[in-house]
Amino acid sequence: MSLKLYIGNYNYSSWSLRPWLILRKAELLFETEMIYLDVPGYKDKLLALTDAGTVPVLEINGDRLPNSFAIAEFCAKAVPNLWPKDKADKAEARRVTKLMHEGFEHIRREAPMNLRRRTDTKMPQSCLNDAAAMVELWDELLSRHDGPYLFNDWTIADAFYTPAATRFESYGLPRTNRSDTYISELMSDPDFQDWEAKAFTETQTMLETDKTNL
Ligand SMILES: N[C@@H](CCC(=O)N[C@@H](CS)C(=O)NCC(=O)O)C(=O)O
Repeated sequence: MSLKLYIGNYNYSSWSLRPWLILRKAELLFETEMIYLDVPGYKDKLLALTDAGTVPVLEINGDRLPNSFAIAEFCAKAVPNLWPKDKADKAEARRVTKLMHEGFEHIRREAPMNLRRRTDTKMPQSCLNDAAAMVELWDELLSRHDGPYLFNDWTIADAFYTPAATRFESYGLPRTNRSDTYISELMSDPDFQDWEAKAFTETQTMLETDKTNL
């Protein structure tokens, strides 16, 4: 099987980071191709890939699949241990992954992933509310499954929350001790660190994202 993952900027593209981590954990061999976002002509390049006009896109033997959740499901079919083994846990892992995929809109909008960023700016209350709800969700799952990951072993759910964990670091969002340990676990993951190192050497910037909440 030949796989190529089209991604956006390492520093900013939270949606690209998720399937990239999953493909790494699945030990599936894949190439990557970067499409820098917010540069002249970038949208045409995205639309030439798929009608979605977004990254990530996974090319599978020449066919192109957009959407991070769909790509995660494709990987899980190829490598079953990416979801928890237990049926009830698997259903819950899919639910909380969907929640990250579709919900927490304030934290996504007001605290965009920006791996190079560290600020102590006061964040809007709506963003703090989302952060508190996320911490509550993490704490409940971590205590029930006895960590270090949400369902004990690493799963797709942890891939989906990794970019969120980076936002807690970038924007100094409040968290409990248990969630702080979880954030450190995700951010010290060798695959994440490999991605982060590329973000730190990347020179392309997205000025609007860098300006958010300055
Ligand atoms: N729901 C989509 C969201 C993908 C998305 O919005 N990706 C951003 C980059 S992180 C994008 O391609 N934006 C295109 C644009 O800004 O025009 C997914 O899960 O893949």
